[in-house]
Amino acid sequence: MKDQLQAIEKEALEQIAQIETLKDLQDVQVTYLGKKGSITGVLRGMGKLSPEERPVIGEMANKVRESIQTNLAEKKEAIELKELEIQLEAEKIDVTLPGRPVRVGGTHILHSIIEEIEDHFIGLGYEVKEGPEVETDYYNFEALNLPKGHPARDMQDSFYITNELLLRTHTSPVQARTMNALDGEPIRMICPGKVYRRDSDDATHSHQFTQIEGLYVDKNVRMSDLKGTLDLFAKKMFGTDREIRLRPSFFPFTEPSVEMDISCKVCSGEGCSVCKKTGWIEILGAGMVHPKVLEMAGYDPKVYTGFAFGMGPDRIAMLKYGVDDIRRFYTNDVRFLQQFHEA
Ligand code: FA5
Repeated sequence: MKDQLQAIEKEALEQIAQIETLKDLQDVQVTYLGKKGSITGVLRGMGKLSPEERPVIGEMANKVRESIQTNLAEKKEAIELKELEIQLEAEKIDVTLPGRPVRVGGTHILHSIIEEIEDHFIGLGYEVKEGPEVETDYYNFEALNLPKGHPARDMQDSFYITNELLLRTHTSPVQARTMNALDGEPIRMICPGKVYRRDSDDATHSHQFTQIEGLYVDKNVRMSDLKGTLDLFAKKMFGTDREIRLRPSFFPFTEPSVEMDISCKVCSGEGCSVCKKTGWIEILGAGMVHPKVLEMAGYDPKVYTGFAFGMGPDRIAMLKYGVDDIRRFYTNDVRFLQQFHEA
């Protein structure tokens, strides 16, 4: 039996030395140490031994078992270490490789222009207000002295949702909304936002564009205050060397009414498709708030006067940066939009 045990140990250790996978290790373990394994087989036969031989063979069998167990454990550790090394090698990352650049977006140029205009007017003590883009017929027209059937409604054809609801055609309804909410108190506010018209798209017209409304109501507000405010704004936006002109105009909600033009930067006043060969581009409408509009909003026109203006930031951006077509702001060509972030 001694010889048998020695042979088992020799054979087992030789096999363990050749094992390369955990699966083979498991098989060898079962072959020698399992319930039906070689060592167990030897121990079972111990009953046939004499009482003197039994402890000697028992001790030897235990030593052989321990030896096999130790060798298996060492082999297991070695295989696991090797597998870990292979895995680490396969999953190796080069931390010194340069990263993939993340494309960073930026503020749309129209948004930047609106913020610049807001900053200017906030500096003059104006508050920034907001109003709904889906507007009622009352605020978009009636509260601005444009009753149903008024011919001036044709100047601003809209997209209607119902007979009484439409996409606002200008930011002027926010004038009426602000006056109604403030109930007779002095006002100095601007309101930027999107507006919509059934205009045919061309180089200077878009069916969706932006406007900034301005409203100043107090005692003793005069036309000269409006002129000074617009003049200061034009100088701030376009520089002192660009010419401006005010033309008499008509809006049912202001009296008198004006329109302000800026000399065309694209052609330096010579005439091009942007200025329709006139050398000028209209950027805003303005005037003294009509007494009827004040009255409808609860202000006594004998005590209060005011001026209002509505400007088009799209056209202002075109003039400031020499953009030849308003549609470029809305067609999302990244090459066009990116240039405003490179400076
Ligand atoms: C109005 O919308 C008036 N609500 C402005 C106003 C406010 C007058 C307060 C008096 C008092 P108008 O339709 O002219 O006015 O438009 C004002 C500005 O919006 C224009 O000067 C122009 O810069 C811009 N604009 C008008 N239509 C378009 C369009 N289709 N595409 C791009 N910009 C436009």
